[in-house]
Amino acid sequence: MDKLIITAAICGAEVTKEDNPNLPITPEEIALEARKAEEAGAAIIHLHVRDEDGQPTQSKERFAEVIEAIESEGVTAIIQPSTGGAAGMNWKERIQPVYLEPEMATLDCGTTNFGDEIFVNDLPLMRNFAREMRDLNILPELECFEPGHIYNALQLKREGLLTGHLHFDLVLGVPGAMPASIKNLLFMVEHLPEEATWTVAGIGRHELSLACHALVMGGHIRVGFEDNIYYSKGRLAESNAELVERIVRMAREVNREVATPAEAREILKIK
Ligand code: KMH
Ligand code: ZN
Repeated sequence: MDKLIITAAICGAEVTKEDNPNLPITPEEIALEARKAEEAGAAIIHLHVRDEDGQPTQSKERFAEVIEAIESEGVTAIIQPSTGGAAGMNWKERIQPVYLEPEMATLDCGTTNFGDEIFVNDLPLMRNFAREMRDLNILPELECFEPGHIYNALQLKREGLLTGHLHFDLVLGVPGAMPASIKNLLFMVEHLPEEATWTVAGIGRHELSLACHALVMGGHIRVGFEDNIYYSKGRLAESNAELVERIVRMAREVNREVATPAEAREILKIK
């Protein structure tokens, strides 16, 4: 079994300080949170950024500023900007961080309900994002919110738009999309190609139970405020690092080693 790659989704696009006052928003707060998450055991930082008013933005300049702040904190984790942004953003806004040529970026693999909204990822959009990432040597993290999305990703592979390692992020429990359950996680994993690696991101209270299962199934784990703001029922998490630390303790208990950023790059075949 591969060492465990922990992704920290530290900010997200939808969560607010009203939801959890510990949410990092400014470049300085995000950078500090990224460093603490890495120190706790995260090998990937899944990154959204906010503008001066705390609103989600996909501005290339803002991503550059935040990434620079993260790097000046000494973070060596893989920085994985979002190309999903927030529901309702158009593709031109969303794709911007790709042109900073990060090692990795998300590629959302299909349209889905997203609460009251629709998160649009049609095949032409996906092809465009995948082509740019292929040409810039960026490893896409294939975000799948339901089983059909896995097949959209495989279609991109058949079309020659995904040429590297296949790494999926199975996001379960978004309201309106595939519910978070162990049965659904198993179902999704059974449909992945054998050579693929996968991470699970359980939304809300499902984050922990799905993480427990991924741990023993050989999958990887995403935690963080983007997906879940609580440490336990009724108790807000103090930081993203607190959520990462718990996963590290659980991994130790089941003898699964945690990957360093360098080891994560090897597992994901990032050149
Ligand atoms: N904020 C969601 C609508 C991604 O990062 O690629 C989309 C999202 C996915 O967070
Ligand atoms: Zn995201």
